[in-house]
Amino acid sequence: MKKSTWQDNGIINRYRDMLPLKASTPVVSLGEGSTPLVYSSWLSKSIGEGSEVYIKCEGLNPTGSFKDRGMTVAISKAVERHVRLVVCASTGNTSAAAAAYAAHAGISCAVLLPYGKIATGKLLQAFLYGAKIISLHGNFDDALSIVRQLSKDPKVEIVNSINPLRIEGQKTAAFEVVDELGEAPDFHFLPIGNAGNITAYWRGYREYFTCGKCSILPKMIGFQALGAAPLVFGHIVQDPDTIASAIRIGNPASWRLAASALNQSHGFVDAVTDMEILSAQVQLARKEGIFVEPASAASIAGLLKCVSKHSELPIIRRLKEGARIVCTVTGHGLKDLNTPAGTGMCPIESDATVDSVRNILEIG
Ligand code: AN7
Repeated sequence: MKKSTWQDNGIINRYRDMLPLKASTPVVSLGEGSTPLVYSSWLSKSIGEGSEVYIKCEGLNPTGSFKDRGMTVAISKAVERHVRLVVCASTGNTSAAAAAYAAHAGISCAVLLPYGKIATGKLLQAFLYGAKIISLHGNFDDALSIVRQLSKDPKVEIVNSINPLRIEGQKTAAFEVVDELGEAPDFHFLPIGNAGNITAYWRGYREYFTCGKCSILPKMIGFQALGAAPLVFGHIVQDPDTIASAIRIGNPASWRLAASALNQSHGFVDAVTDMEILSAQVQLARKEGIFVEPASAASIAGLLKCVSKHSELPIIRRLKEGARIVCTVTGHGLKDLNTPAGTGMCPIESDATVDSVRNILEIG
């Protein structure tokens, strides 16, 4: 008899035949994947007659972001190879996922984080999961460059998305979308930072297309923050800056792969301002009850920007004419409690009497 069954819901057991794992590879899972695909009547109406917009809520993964999909595969393989130490550079979410899965596997984890630029919740996660936290006097790109140099040492396993197993695990999100909708969407919107996730989704859709599980492929539409938009400008950004700290990346590791996903799918990449990101974050919470971190709101901000500012482009006209659209929101809102959207928070104080509360509610 198995010791437990709950972890059987993870992406490895769900999609093992599509992943590069042996039958004997041990499974290190926290029950990731199978995240909600929520129909948004607000966004569907904003787009146009007959269009359907769905939100893939990746913040509902065990550590609160999509990174868990790749991490279950990377850490499972690390355990198979008897690796004792995993290392990553991170803007926060990768470090939380690496630390959690390493803890679950009983191996050590070290994370390199840009000093002072990590959302509190993510830092706390890495700390509580027991990772060695190295706070680097540099940005994410500096941290990744150091990690690349460490990767030559056979005693350590790098679990950034330069490790191909991460992309393999993350592609399962595309499988889930197709399994649920019965077809691939016409458009898929998502935020871009290090550019691994857009690469992973595109691979997932293509693999499902090849096996006949879907008969169309979506156009991939990526959004970067304006202050950290190397793919949009076509050059490295030396000092990337944005309120969306998760995507504060000036030299994405998967740049080439993401560019080919954008080209092959006939999609495009564009940038949104911090104001647009924060506005989308608040609207998504108020209109749909979905609370995401700022970086995640870039996909929603991007969709809203397409409709309001690019509506004459043929690709956007197509989007408004009864298209099926999926937006991935990548991380949970509770990770980043210092977002400016919260500064207007002002609870109404009341005496502890029913009359006082009635008064406030204006129900006499
Ligand atoms: C919430 O954690 O790069 O384009 O080190 O945390 O695949 O990098 C995070 C990236 C989007 C961008 N949304 O995805 C890290 C890290 C959230 C993220 C992205 C990240 P990629």
